Amino acid sequence: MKAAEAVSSERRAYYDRIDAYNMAPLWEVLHALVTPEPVSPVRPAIWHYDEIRPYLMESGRIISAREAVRRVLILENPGLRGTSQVTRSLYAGLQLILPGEIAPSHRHTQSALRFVVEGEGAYTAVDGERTTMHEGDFIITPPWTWHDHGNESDGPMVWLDGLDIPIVQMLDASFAENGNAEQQMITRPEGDSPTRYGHGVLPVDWKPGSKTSPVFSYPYARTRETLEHLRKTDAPDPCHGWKVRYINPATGDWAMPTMGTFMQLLPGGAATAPYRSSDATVFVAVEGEGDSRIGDIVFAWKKRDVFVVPSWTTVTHQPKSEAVLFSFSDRPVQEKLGLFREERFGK
Ligand code: 1HN
Repeated sequence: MKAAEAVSSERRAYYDRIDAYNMAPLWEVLHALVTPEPVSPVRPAIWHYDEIRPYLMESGRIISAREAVRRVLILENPGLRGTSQVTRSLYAGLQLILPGEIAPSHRHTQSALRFVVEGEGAYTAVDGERTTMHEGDFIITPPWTWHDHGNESDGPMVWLDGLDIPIVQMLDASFAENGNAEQQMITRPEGDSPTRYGHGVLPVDWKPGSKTSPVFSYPYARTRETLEHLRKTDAPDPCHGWKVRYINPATGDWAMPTMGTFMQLLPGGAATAPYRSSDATVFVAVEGEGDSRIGDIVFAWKKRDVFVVPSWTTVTHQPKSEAVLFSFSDRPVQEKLGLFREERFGK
């Protein structure tokens, strides 16, 4: 027997003996645990709304919102099948609520964002206040707040749910309970929190009661107005076009503690300069159409399509003409932990 093999079998036997004590040798796995750059099973992926919408509508014939509690088709990353994850830290799904339906009240420690994809006029109720949903609106359900949804409009309503489920799972910090009634009590008029907290003033002695923005609805019309204003007054960023982040107006911090949310207007014509960052990101096309090169793969997208850019994977966007993208990621977590990195190429 050669010396190297002898060492190897000696080590193997040693590993077997320490295994009985729930121990393992770091030196066999160190290189895989501590990589020079992110190494991720997350794959670039796209869901074309035209293709998946029929299946979503079919779910409406298969189960009621009441029975399902939440009638959602989970968007699972193809590299993470069976995990309910769209990236390693984020969950995403498309939720359907039909006219007359109610998704019953519950609460949980996971934070949720809703990004309205199709339809007008259904509502979500959060903490005693209803908000009516319109396409392109970004709406927050903070941790441990009662929430239920209803559709009193005459068409189907679809939104993208983004939750920090994998983060809460990793921390084993999931708590949840169902409400006593299907719908929570409404204690404040619609528009209360945007008017109270979102107009550049705050009630004088108000102190934040949570780490989430007190404004839980960010209507698309206002975000779009800001982007249009930036377009008229500023040169576009080479990597991002004109891009804004949603904030908690009481702190200037991200609107949600675990998920960063963004909206960007891409100028027509040229592709954006290549960019990569350590936060795997989920995009939703809101207006327009185009191509995005994610690593080596080019995805063609249009309004309502959802696509994923994995961590540290270079992306460029090439819209056919002006286009708008919503996106979300775990960037607030990475920033708070001192982990966030980004790299711009060329410009
Ligand atoms: C949830 O509460 C909602 O309230 C949607 O609409 C999706 C996925 C997992 C766990 C809770 C909602 C969810 C969820």
